[in-house]
Amino acid sequence: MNAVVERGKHVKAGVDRGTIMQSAGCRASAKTGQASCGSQAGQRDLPSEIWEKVKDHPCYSEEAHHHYARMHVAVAPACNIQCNYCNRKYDCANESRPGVVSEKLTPEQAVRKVLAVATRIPQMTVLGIAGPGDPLANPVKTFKTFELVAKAAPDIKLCLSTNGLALPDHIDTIARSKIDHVTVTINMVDPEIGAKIYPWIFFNHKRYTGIDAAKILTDRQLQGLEMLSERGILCKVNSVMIPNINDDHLVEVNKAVKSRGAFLHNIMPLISAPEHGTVFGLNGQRGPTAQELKALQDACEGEIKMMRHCRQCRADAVGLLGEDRSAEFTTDQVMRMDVQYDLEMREAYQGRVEDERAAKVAAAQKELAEFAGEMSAITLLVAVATKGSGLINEHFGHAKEFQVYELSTSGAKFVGHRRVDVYCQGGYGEEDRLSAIMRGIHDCHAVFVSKIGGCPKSNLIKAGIEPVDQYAHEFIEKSAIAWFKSYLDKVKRGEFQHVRRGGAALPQGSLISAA
Ligand code: CLF
Ligand code: SF4
Repeated sequence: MNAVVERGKHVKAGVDRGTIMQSAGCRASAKTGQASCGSQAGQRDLPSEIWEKVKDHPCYSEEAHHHYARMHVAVAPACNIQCNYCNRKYDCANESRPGVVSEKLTPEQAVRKVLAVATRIPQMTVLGIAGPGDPLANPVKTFKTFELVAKAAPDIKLCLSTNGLALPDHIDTIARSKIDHVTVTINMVDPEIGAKIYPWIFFNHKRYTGIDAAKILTDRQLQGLEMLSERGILCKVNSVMIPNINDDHLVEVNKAVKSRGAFLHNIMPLISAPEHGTVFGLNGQRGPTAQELKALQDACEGEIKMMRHCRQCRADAVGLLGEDRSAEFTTDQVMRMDVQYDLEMREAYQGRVEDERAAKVAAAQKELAEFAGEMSAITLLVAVATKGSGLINEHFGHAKEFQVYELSTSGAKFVGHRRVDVYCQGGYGEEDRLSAIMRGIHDCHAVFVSKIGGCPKSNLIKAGIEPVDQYAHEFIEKSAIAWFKSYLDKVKRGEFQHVRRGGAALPQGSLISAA
């Protein structure tokens, strides 16, 4: 942590230091209570031109998401298809959790907002347009916004997310606009399955329904994906996992998108609740459990990287994945802000981030080197409370989510996150919330925190989850590997037997963040 705090000292006044400052003490009452995208090490093995594109993109690189932020601007309200998991009153569920966008923006308002965020959050490296409708159903506003941002803030990467229906019509414009990253949401390659997900599409001035609609959609999506790959534009495919509709089928989708050059596949859980007013929400269609999601992601893990750190963010999200700072950047606030886009300051800040990342990777590798030659069949999960920078720097009682790592003698691999309601209520802990948190991380052997109160500590121990605070403010992966080494030593010495833990019981929506 010291290096991190040191870095914070050099940051200009007015610039966000949220992720690099030590937090205040816990007020919870003891009485009451080579990284690859989507996985770990290996990213630096990528061809240099690909590495340059992903190294600071928080969605395309799991490692980067601890350090770099993205923002979305809601300039695209219309959509050209209907998904059964979307309600027009809500954000695009392809890229956002359901919830209204606070404000829709014009391209001019959007560029002002981008500059304001770039000034305050120098680790914001990516601008995405992801709704609230489909960006390519609003091509004029979408491309105008990208054009303005490219001129005003040339260091910011441009990112687009689409349902793919209109994609083949816009490939040349995308390439000309220097949009390096495109996400296509592909939920099926079989129109019969598609008909259960999409009631209609609007294409070439005509409405299509059922299997006809799904056939056109899948053809256009796959064609668009191929065209992007041919032009060297990095493509991510998002798929929404809908149990009993497309869950098994997503293995086929994985193969189809891999063969058409997709770089990364992000299988996300369906978010479905009656109050969203969606077809799936109203007919009781459930989302997958954490275990079902992980099993499918594991089954698809192959040559194409699987993204496991998606937070299904809002179409106006701002900040690190897993946090939402959009409320700090309303149009009114942005208009009042002193906006000074300072490329030099941003580069200097990001240079310090890179130093910290290098130190983190080196520390994990050093720790892992001690495992050299050691083999064990034991793998287990641990939960980590963090607010960014790859550090164990969050109190148990303040955590809004726990990141989950799978530990083995190969190292520590990020495999997901669990959103929770904050336990500490400013002076006391909420017992129901503690129970929910423990159910949510029930499949983990330990929880790493910077600090924890006596009550949650003893409850966790009773539940067989070891609270670990000895690595406070240290790097996550290095610490997890060190802890795992000592765990294996204890097993070897016969101090206890390793037992597999049962699945976590997750309430609907807990796989996603509050962002
Ligand atoms: Fe936005 Fe999407 Fe670009 Fe990222 S989000 S347009 S690729 S900058 Fe990221 Fe958010 Fe998941 Fe999307 S975590 S919902 S994958
Ligand atoms: Fe909703 Fe996005 Fe589907 Fe359009 S593409 S219906 S905005 S989820």
